[in-house]
Parts: sequence; structure tokens; C-alpha cells
Amino acid sequence: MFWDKAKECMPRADLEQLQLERLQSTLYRVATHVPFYRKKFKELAIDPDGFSSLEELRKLPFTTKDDLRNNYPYGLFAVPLRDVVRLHASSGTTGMATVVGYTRNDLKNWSDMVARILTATGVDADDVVQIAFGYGLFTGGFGLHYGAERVGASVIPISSGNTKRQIQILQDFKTTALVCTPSYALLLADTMMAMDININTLQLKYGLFGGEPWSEEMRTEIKNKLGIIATDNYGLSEVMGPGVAGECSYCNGLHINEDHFIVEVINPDTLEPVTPGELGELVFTTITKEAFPVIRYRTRDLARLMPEPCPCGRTFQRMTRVIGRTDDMLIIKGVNVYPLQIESILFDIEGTEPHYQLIVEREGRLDKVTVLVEVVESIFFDQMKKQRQLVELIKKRLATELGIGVDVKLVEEKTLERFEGKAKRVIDKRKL
Ligand code: DLL
Repeated sequence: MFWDKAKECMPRADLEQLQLERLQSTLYRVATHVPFYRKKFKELAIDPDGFSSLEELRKLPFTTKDDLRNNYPYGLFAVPLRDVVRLHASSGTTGMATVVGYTRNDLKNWSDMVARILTATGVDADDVVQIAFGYGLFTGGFGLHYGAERVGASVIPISSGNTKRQIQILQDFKTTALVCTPSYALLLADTMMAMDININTLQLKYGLFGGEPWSEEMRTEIKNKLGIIATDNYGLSEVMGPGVAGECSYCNGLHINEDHFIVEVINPDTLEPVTPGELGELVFTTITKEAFPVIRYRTRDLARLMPEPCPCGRTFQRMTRVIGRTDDMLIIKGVNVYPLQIESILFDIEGTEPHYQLIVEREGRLDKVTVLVEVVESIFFDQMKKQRQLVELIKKRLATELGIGVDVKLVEEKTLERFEGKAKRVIDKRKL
């Protein structure tokens, strides 16, 4: 199903022409209204009017989270506040929040983009959509909300938290589509199992998950436990919020809304583009946003582009799931490791629960990682010998697949913290 087939299936040549035109007007907009970009363009001798091909994008400066922070709160807005009708903020993991704004037209485009990803999953006007993302400064709740209303679905703005109430509403309101973080979906599923609720009595058909990294194994687990189609949805406040990219029902990569964003993938060390299909940092340029346009925004998110066409017919390029962030990459004995790799391996091992936490400490120049893994009760209370065998097995699997040794500790079921929003898997004890 398509929300806007003419756009989503546009021939690439037409799309590129549209991108160029929209980029030209964005450059004009920022050079005229945002002193930060005007200054940067001047320093780099960039003439925004002389921009005649998409390849020239590479000449433009990057924008980073620090640039946003340095211009807190409204310094990068390209319209006066009287034209801004919504503000959101991203707290990030550290430091000062960054503020983002939307004009009425930005909100219309945003809800259209979210409507596309909901439709691509299968959601339509007959669906009842339970939005269990936080409403507030976080873009997740409101972003999905407006998109779901745009589709014409019946929207339940329950927001995050209060798991028992979520479950009651899932049952009573006959929810057909659940929208939340993947870790919260799993928590809901596990709580329902503990309450002996038969999943077949629910009307759930779809789950749209996002806001945090998750593995393919976690998808399978959620699909099996809830009996639904589960799609991955990606976005970030600085670029817009949810709706930047989302999966179609083939569940094999996320289509990027390329008529609104130009995507690049760069090597985060050299800042040069990677060869197509190679892993690197996602960089987005917004080309329709009025209030808060960003040029070559460095996301810190690592993914690959999938240039080959998708069987669904959409011509928008896909990206793979985000496998991690440049800033949550751990260097253990010189090897780059992402928490998600560890998650995939744990899912494979019988007796371990899909709940884990990584404790990172620094020994000398290298990171030392201890993986805390929840194990089912029967194993936890089993003989020491069996526990030791399991620890050895996990260590061995991690060592073979990651190429390094890490410490493993088994913990009792339900002892690690659960999250209603984004899960925090890494406890960083390094004093850097
Ligand atoms: O998390 C927007 C969003 C809300 C997307 C709901 C999808 C669904 P921020 O709070 O600004 O915005 O956080 C953005 O979260 O840079 C990624 O690191 C991470 N992230 C978001 N979606 C995914 C995903 C929202 N599907 C940051 N997979 C991004 C992996 C994701 N990471």
C-alpha cells in the first residue's frame, strides 16, 4: 500500500532533479536567514546561487550537534518565531538540549512522511493505533500521532509507561497497531505472557517500532510473541523526528523519504563518502524544511545504503537498520564492537533472556566490557557447573563472532532495569 505513490515511486532521474531544485532553494533560505550558514559559506567561498548539481553537495560544510548546541536555542532557525507553530527538543545522552522548530507547512510535510511509513507497514483508516511513545518534547509521540491521524486511523494517544494500563487498552480498545520502542514492545509482550493473556484474543496486526537500535533477532522475538508484522522506523529530531525512513511490508531496509532529505554515508574518520553499500555515518540535508533546515547534518548513526531496488516498487533508496552510533562504539582490545552485535549473539543462545547490559570500564587505554545476561530461573538456580558451562558458551560465542574476549556474568531473571522509552544498554563507568 502507498500513501503517495506518484512521489514514492518517482523515476530516479525526476527525483534527482527535484532534489536539486529543493536543495537550491534551501541553500538560498539558509544563506539569507541563518547567520551561521552565511558565515560558513563565506569562509568556504560557496556561492549558494551557483549550485548546479547534486555532486556539489560535497563542497558544503557539515553541521554537527555542537553547532546546534552553540546556537541554542533558536540561532539556527530560518524563520521568525511567529512562523513557528511547534517546538521540540532532543536531550541527547549528554549535555544541553537542542531545540527544533516547525512551521505549519513543516508539520504538514512531517505528517505526510509519517503517513507514508504507516501505510507502507499496512496501517489504514480502519486501524486503531496505540501510540506508546512519549508525548512531549520528544518527537516520537506527536510525530507518529499526526501521521496516524493523517492516515485516518483511530489514534489512542496513551503515551509511554503504565504497562498494565497499556495492556488493558490493547485489549479493550481492540488496538490493531502498536507504536513504541522495540524494547518496550518486548516488555509488553512479556508482561502479557506473565499475566496469562492469550495473544490470539488481541486484534493486534502491526507494530511500528523505532527510536533505538534493535537486532533482527529481536524483531523475530517480538513477531513471534505478539503475532504481528513488525517494521523498523528511523528518524531524529535534528532532521525532523520519526518519518525520516521506514520499512515497507518486505521488512528489509528502511526507505528514506528522499524527496525531503538528501542522504550521504561518510567515513566518520576521513569524512569522505564511503563506496556505495559500505558501512558509515549517515549524513542528512533537509530540502523542504522551512523553520529548521540543516545542511549535511552528521547523525553519528552507522548504517549502510542499499542501492538495489526494492520489490515493493518504491524508488526511494533504502538504508539498513542502524547498527549503532559512532559514540556507542566500544573499542575492546583494539576491536570495534557495537552493543547490537552482542544482542544478536545472545538471542541465539538457549536459556538466555533477551535482556542484557554492558558495563564498560577502562583498563589502561582499552575498554573492558562485562556483559550482564539475564538467564531463565531454572538455569540461575541450577548447579554451579551448568552455570559455568553457560558462561563459557556465551564467552566462546562472543569471542568467535566479535574476535575478542569479554567477561560474562549471569543475573537472575527480571533483575536488569526495563525501559518504557529508549533502552539504555551500556553503563559507562569510564571517566574519560
Ligand atoms: O528517536 C525519533 C524517532 C522516534 C524515530 C520514534 C523513530 C521512532 P531522537 O530522540 O532525536 O529522535 O533520537 C534520535 O535515536 O540518531 C538514532 O541514534 C536513534 N534511533 C532512532 N530511530 C532508530 C532506529 C527519535 N529505528 C536517535 N534504529 C537517532 C536505531 C534509532 N536507532
